[in-house]
Amino acid sequence: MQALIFDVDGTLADTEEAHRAAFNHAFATEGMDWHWDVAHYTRLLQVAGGKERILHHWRSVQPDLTDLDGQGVQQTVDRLHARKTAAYEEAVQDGAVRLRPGVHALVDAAAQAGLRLAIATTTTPANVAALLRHAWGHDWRQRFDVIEDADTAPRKKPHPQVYRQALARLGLAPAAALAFEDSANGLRAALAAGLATVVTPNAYTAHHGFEGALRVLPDLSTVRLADLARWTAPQTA
Ligand code: XBP
Ligand code: MG
Repeated sequence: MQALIFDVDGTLADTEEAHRAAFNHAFATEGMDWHWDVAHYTRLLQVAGGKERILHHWRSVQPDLTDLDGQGVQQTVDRLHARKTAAYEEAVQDGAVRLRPGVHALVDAAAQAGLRLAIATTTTPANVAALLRHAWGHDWRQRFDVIEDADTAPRKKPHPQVYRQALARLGLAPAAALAFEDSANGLRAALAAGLATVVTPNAYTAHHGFEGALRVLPDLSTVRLADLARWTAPQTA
């Protein structure tokens, strides 16, 4: 095992409540009469990607939404999402989100042991930077060799693009890396890229199916590097 590849939202940190509040803030300030409560957002999280999620909701509340030729709808989706991202970044910078238990220690232990660290997320680079800067300080970028995000990998989970690109940039075969996820979409994306995957569900994803996961754990607080090496070691006959 030469690298650990981390999903961001729900895995590194329980961010979805802050995302949900930012979406609702954007809708209110842009005059859309939408409000996503926890139950609705839990369902909407089946759609990876904030822009895709807004469009999915808009189509569900306004089925005759047809002028997808780009201008009206896409422009509005982009504007809503930009407003949401700004609100989310501000919330993270103000400390609204903390890393999940065990994450900081495991990432630092992996770096100390010479493993390479990567990010594979469907969120925006601005959101990744806000969270990682808050957690690892201004030189957070030194900690992670490779970052694949919504900009570099536009095809969202469960499509494996973000993981395939992370492996390509690491120059590693899937067997040399381990993925960490929180959701069924994320697990499917990692498995499709050939990656063994440790899943740490959260309140938004506890009801998902995690068939094929290497381990499903409440969090990473009890996980040591030696455990990961043991779990991924080739099975002796
Ligand atoms: C989870 C997502 C993201 C976030 C919202 O990403 O699907 O869409 O919910 O962030 P991850 P954006 O792959 O890290 O679990 O609005 O920037 O998409
Ligand atoms: Mg996630």
